[in-house]
Amino acid sequence: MSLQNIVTVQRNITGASIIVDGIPQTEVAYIIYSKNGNITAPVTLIPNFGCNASDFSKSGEGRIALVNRGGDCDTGKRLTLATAAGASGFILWDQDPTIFRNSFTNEIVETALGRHGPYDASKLVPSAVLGFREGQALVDKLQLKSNPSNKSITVIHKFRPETVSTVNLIATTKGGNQSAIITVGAHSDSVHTGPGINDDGTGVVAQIEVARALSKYSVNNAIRFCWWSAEEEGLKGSAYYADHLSKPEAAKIVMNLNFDMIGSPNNIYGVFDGGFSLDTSAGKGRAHIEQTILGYFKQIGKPTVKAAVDGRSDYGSFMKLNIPTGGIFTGAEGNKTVEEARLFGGKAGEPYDPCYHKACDNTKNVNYDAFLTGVKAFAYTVAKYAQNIEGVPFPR
Ligand code: DTR
Ligand code: ZN
Ligand code: ZN
Repeated sequence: MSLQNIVTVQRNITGASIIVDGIPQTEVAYIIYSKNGNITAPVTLIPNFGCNASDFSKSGEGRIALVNRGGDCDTGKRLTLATAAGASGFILWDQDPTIFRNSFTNEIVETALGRHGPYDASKLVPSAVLGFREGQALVDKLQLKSNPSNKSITVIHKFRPETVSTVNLIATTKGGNQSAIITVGAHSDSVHTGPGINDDGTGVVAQIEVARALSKYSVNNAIRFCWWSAEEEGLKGSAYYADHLSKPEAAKIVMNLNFDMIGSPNNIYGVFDGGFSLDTSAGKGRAHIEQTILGYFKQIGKPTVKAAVDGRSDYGSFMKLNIPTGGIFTGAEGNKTVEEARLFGGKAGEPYDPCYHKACDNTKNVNYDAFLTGVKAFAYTVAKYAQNIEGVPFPR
């Protein structure tokens, strides 16, 4: 069974515009993660598709580089070369009629910086993409002697606020006691500055894999998989869910397991700290979950540290309902300590995830060993509580 709801959030979305001789162009797309900026400068058509540094030698400082998308190199590479050559802005003339559209705004979206990165467009000059027809008209003008476009072309890349509707995806096993539900969660959104592969593509994929594996078994207690939206906007998806649960529905939830960032490059294995307020049923439940996860790591001979339970992820929405929570976390923007480097290897004094909330949080940013261990710990924990919840105070 699956259930969806709609969570409305205000967020900044990105967009671009190009103005040629005072006329806003219509076939404009943005290069994702581009730097914000509003550049007015003359434009230079770059020869040979801009795949080599020498193509930019005549582009001139401070001008906007117009690059034909043909040839065989990444957009990210061309943007990097244009920036290095002193261009003030970058327009990709896209000859390819296959276009992407932003599903919320219907804007044309250029998503690809290329496969050979990592590129960080936010550190390069502001950029935009111009479609075939308008690009051709601009090139025709540039070939005229007295072309006005040599003086005034504007590229704007910006974030603008928008209200968008987002969806939590929630799927509960048909089998198992529907009055004793183990909820597990990961968030499907990312920050607008990056693709969010460690944060939280890892949790999203872990849940898919655990759900797939679980489909071969029967369960005594129901498992509810939740893919939360809008976590990065302030836990909005999970808060919506928690706020709209009736008292009887909330009473059916045994616990919440949270998986947010489980493949950090310079990882620790942080297990949510269950060790306080043992006089409450929520506290006892938390301690039980912590012991279960620690038991798994002990079995496989891997070290752990306590992860602070500071409510910085979706489990925070369940804590407010006094539902026991737990999970693992491999580290975000903080620096690994000397002691942690001794335990886990990796680099002391450097961030657990140097790409946290950045454009480089892509598939290359995942530590697949840590990720696999995290998925297995997750599977173990779900399997155990699917079988029995003995020792967890329930009903509360
Ligand atoms: N909420 C995460 C980052 C984060 C920070 N502390 C923790 C602890 C446990 C899980 C996640 C986190 C983010 O989405 O940015
Ligand atoms: Zn995040
Ligand atoms: Zn996250």
